[in-house]
Order: sequence, then C-alpha cells, then structure tokens
Amino acid sequence: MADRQLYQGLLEAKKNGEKRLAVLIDPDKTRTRHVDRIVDAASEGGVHYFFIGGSLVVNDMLDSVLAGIRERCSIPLVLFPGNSFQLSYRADAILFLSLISGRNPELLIGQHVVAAPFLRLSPLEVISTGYMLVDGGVQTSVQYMSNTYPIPANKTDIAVCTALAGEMLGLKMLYLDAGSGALNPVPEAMIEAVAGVVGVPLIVGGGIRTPEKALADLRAGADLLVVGTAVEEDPGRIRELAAAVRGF
Ligand code: 1GP
Repeated sequence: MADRQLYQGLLEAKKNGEKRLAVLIDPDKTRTRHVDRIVDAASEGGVHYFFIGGSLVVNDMLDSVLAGIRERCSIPLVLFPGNSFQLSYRADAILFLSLISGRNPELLIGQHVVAAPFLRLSPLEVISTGYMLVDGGVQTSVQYMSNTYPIPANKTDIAVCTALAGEMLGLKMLYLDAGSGALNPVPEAMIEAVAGVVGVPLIVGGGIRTPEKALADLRAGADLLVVGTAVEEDPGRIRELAAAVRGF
C-alpha cells in the first residue's frame, strides 16, 4: 500500500479552508472521444482529482481509461469502485467504500474482505470512506445495484447520526452522494448539518450541475465536490466549476 499522500493533502486543504474538485469518469458510460476532452479541460481548469468508477462497469475499459488519462495529465486517479472487481494498479488511490447508509452486509464488509489481499500488495493508497446515499428524486443505479434504501433527503437527523457513527468507526472520509444523474442534489441543509458534527473531510456529489450549486455546497461545509454527468454532457462546464471551487 502506498503512502498516505493524497489523504494528507486533503487534510491539509481542509485545515487551510481550501476546497477540492473531482471529476467522475465512468469507464462504462463515458464515450471514448469525450474522455480526452474532459481530461484536457480538467487539466486546464485545475481539477484536483479524477474519480474513476461506476455502479456497473460492464466493459473492459477500466485499465485502458486509466492508462489513457495518465498519458495526458498528472491529475491523481482515484478509484471509486462499484464493486470489488473494479480494481487496478494503474490508479493512485482507492476509496475503500462502506455503504453506511445501507444495511447490505456485502457492501459494509463482504466485498472488503475479498479486495483486502489485492489492496495489501497493491501500490494504491487506500482511503476508508463512509458512503451515504441520499435520495436524489430518481432511482439511481447505485440504489438498484446496492439493494439499499437511500436516506430520505429531508431526514437530516438520519444523515447526521450515520455520519457520526461512520467517523466513530474510524472511517477517514464521508461521502454524501445523491447518485449519478440525480434530479435533486444533496440539500445544503443536510451538508451543513453533517459538516457541523464531523471532523473528517466531507465529499459531496450527485446532480451538481452549476457553479452556483457548487458554491452553495462549499459554503455549507463540503470539502470536496464530485461532478460527473454535467461534464460528460458538456466538458466545457469543467472550467466554470473548477473556477468556482478554486476561487472559493
Ligand atoms: C456520483 O457523485 C457522483 O457518484 C457524480 O454525480 O454524475 O450526477 O455529477 P453526477
């Protein structure tokens, strides 16, 4: 396992009040010609990380997408795996996700046991992350594939208690996600309430499409935002989203 460079960088950014932006690339969904445009726009805009993964990667694109991005830029590549098959040495780090909003033991410990021996020998930095799925107004792939219920968007108290428990269990980051392509992104009230009770870096994603929403989430206490669908539709949006995050 690699040094804890990426996580240390996030902790330092949080301490200094700096915010971070990740662009999500789903190897299964992203059209190949789009990846190059997204990567170039991300480099120019100063995006901090690429998150790579999806609920269902059905093709064999993971390694080639990682290699293709690495050829074009030096932005750190972070695996955001939907299951224990989405592993590759070509990335820099992996979010070792526990789906703590759900009650599916496979996604709380089962797949982790399967992945652990691979990760122990791998050069990847392993970052344990409590993943909290929030209802985004539409049934997302994560919800179906994980066989879990999302936290209702108006149940801030459940999100707060779940986040607290995740931090107490020793998880190093928390991720509030409305799911890719969410109609309704995570409400700012929920972000603010969660950010108010935990000390670990807070990731927020799902349905973020505009710099205005990005800024509102950062003001509410998000440390790292993740955007996928909006930039897949129009890579030109990366510039304005990155400018909002860097200028915060
Ligand atoms: C999903 O948070 C990510 O896990 C990104 O969501 O594709 O809606 O931006 P979008």
